[in-house]
Amino acid sequence: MNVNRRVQTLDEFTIQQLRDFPQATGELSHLLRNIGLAAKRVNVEVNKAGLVDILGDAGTVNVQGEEVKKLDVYANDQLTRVLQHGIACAGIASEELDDFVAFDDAKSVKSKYVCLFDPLDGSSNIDVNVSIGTIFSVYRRVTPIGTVVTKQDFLQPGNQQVAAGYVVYGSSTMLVYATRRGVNGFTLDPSVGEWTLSHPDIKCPERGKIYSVNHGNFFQYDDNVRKYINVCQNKTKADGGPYTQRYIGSMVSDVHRNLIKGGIFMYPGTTDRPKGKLRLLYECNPFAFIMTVAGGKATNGKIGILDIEPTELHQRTPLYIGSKLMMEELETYLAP
Ligand code: P6P
Repeated sequence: MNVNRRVQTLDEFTIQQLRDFPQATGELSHLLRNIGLAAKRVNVEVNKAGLVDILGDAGTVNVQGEEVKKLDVYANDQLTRVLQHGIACAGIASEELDDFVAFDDAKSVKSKYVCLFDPLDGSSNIDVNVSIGTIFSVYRRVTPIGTVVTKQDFLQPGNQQVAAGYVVYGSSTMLVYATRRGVNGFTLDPSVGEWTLSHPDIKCPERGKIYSVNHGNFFQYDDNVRKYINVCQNKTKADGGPYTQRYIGSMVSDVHRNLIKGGIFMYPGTTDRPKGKLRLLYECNPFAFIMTVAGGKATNGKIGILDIEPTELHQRTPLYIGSKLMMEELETYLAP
């Protein structure tokens, strides 16, 4: 192993970004580092999740006499706490909370960002050791600095995001985030507890051979969606195939794999759920921002995900996201 290998940590990377953009105030970098800190704490508990019997199930008291929380509640608390005690975030909205939380202390009301997150997506997979993730989205607030944030600060279209990212707690733990300047991936080095730049300037391949969809819902999809899925199943070498179907059932893992290798992920509307299952503000918008910056595309089947004007915090949307050329082929099937 090259002991002199020079890896940049998340702190060094965000400080370098500051040096490159002197007009930046450093608040966004501070917010991203806060999320990185919360994710490291969540990672510790996620890695122990298989030891629930020792740690005690949620609602019990563990050997240290501490109340054991469900992991997604724990993750929500960690993210909320670091952001509330920081200097950059004026409020949060979370998949775990019915309404947004305004940080109304004297310091937080002067912060210029709000953050929305799904603290632990796919948590139903924890007890079978399938990768899960944290997804987050950052906006500049639209209400005046110095006032308490309102719902208006959270109901912004995805094209107003200033940053978005996710953490995938998998075979290794990665933090991937995008600003308009690019998408960068950091792998947690547990030996020193640092996020280290392992995937600089991520670009999604224009084409891939992976399509991801829950085939169990096949007969609930629109005809056009079924037609496209059949096209994926019949691709040959001559037309860029054959494709392989990969579906983990954990959005962060499925979309992360397709971002890196190229591919398309679909969660269409169904007859049971015409709006689909995935949430616009803290699942689809962050991934749509990341994928777009990386050169891919994301739509609800009619318009770009980032152009949807939100009306509710927890609204759902169908999602089609992935490699540019694969998305363009899909759109020819979805066009009205
Ligand atoms: P289905 C996990 O519960 C989740 O919210 C996403 O992470 C994942 O992509 C989706 O649901 C899987 O849903 O209906 O295919 O099991």
